[in-house]
Amino acid sequence: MAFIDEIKIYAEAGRGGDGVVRFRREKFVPKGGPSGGDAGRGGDFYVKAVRDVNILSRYKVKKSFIAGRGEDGGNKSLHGKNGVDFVLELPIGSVITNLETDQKSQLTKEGEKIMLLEGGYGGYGNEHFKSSTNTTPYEAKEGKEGSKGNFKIELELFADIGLVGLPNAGKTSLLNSLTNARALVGDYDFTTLDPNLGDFYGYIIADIPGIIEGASEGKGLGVKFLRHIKRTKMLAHLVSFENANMLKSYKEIRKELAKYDNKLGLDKDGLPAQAGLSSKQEIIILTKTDVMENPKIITKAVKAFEKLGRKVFTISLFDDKMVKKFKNDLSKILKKS
Ligand SMILES: Nc1nc2c(ncn2[C@@H]2O[C@H](COP(=O)(O)OP(=O)(O)OP(=O)(O)O)[C@@H](O)[C@H]2O)c(=O)[nH]1
Ligand SMILES: [Mg+2]
Repeated sequence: MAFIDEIKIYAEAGRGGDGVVRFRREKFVPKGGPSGGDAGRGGDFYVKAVRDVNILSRYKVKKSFIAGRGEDGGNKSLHGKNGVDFVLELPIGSVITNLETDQKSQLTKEGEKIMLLEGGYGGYGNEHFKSSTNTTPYEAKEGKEGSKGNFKIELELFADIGLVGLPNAGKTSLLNSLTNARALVGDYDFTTLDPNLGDFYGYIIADIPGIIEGASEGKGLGVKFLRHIKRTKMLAHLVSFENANMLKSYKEIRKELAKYDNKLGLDKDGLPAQAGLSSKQEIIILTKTDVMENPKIITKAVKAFEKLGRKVFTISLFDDKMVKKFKNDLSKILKKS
């Protein structure tokens, strides 16, 4: 099943019930006064954050949601019941945009609930209109429609580490070896078409599709997936020893990250609208050391990358010792971050 990270829905809060016109007709109340009860309110429409990144796929078929209608008022001053609220469960990190008003909200914590649409008021029953001058009112009010709207829901994953790099750098392979993930790996570019997630001792690692030069202009799979690492605390940038010029490959990706940041724009104070990808903490992982026969070249590459002021690691997934050491180092870094 494909990973879904963007959907559109139509939602409606409940309509309020109608107030009613009734008069008391009881044995010992000879002059029965008005007794039409008020109606119930329509149910509100909420979204609620759950820890399930795949839940959006549920809303691929059913895209329209309506909260419960308020109950009409009743005889004997009976107040109608309020309509049942509708609560739409969305993954943590969902950004919800009202397509009519452009108002945005985001679910950031598990269990967080946001009201998007308010139910309509219930109408008053005729008892409500009783006064000294009008003891037998025939007036009652209809319920109000609930508010309604079309919404776009986009998912931004909240991971602890985002893996970035050129296609074939070994991102998915690394994710699989560090975590419980069993994602598809291939010796060709763009094996990963949708983000993969894995759990590393309680930290979430996000593997996204490879980025290439020009991604910010839509080349390759473009930068659509970069929004998934916008919320991650840290980036792990993978560069494979198979690249003829590793530093150049690294810089290409950094350039695309910066371009993506620029596209996010500046706020009214001229500051980046949100902390960009390029300003995130980054570690560098030089992958596939096993393809190099000369260890000196590896040492040289590490030194060159260290000049960038980042922590640099080397790894070959064929070397269990290296993998074990890297796991240790990574968990220390994550605990500190
Ligand atoms: N020799 C060697 N090959 C590796 C190593 N790690 C991964 N590979 C191979 O590199 C190829 C690409 O691996 P992936 O994990 O799919 O690479 P990716 O970065 O996720 O690629 P995209 O999803 O296309 O962006 C696969 O054939 C892997 O088996 C390694 O440590 N050494
Ligand atoms: Mg991959």
